[in-house]
Amino acid sequence: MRNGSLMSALALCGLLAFTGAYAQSVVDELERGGFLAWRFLSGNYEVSGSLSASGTLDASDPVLFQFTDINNDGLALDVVLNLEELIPDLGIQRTIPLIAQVVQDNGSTAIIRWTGTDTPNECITVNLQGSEVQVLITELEGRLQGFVERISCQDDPLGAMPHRVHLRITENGGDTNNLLRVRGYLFCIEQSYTLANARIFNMDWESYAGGLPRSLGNVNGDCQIDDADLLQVLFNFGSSDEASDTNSDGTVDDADLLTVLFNFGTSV
Ligand SMILES: [Ca+2]
Ligand SMILES: [Ca+2]
Ligand SMILES: [Ca+2]
Repeated sequence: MRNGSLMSALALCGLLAFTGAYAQSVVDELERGGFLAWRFLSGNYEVSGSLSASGTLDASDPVLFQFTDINNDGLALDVVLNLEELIPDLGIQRTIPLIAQVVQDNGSTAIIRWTGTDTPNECITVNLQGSEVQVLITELEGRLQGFVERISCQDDPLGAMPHRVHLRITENGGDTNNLLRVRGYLFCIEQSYTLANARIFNMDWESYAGGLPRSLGNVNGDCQIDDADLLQVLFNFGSSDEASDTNSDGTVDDADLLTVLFNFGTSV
């Protein structure tokens, strides 16, 4: 361990110990958590046009989304939706970027809307009621809207988040804001008689997020950035311990220590 840099880092600790403790809105806390654990619980599907079908969809395995700012609007709550992961029943291998928008934010609760469209014009295999069918997908649209509220900091009930969570997001806004729509030509034949529209509606889902990510110095994944994180980084100083490597550069060093110190005292 390099004592000089360690001592200067520790000296900074006193200056910075309180900077992380300021109050934030629930939207900031959602963004800060960096990830969203999401699980599709139930829904109905309906196909119309050249093909008529309808039915119910089973719950999916939990999915972990990482927040990014895809549209560069300063709000890093956008996610990439992988349709196959979301609804394995349909077997659609396609992703849709979902852009987040804050619909309502009163500080302690918020409503976030994610919307995305895609015009792939690609012939892909879709699983329709157990049969694999080639479909030329021309349009995809996804919408999700959720109500965000704080809960006590706890292990992710879905078991997907890399750290503990303190936000729960529940479906909000009904079918208008929670849907998945696919338009395409069956058998990849571009004719009016092969055109079909599919939609997923009556969706129910659950989601957990928030907490404090490792990138902020919460290396033990609990609900605060404190002595325990500092000690873990110091103990692994100079090693490549992934859990203590806040900036994922392959080494636990001054930069990671400073990250812990900068955010020291933050809790959820
Ligand atoms: Ca954005
Ligand atoms: Ca911690
Ligand atoms: Ca590092």
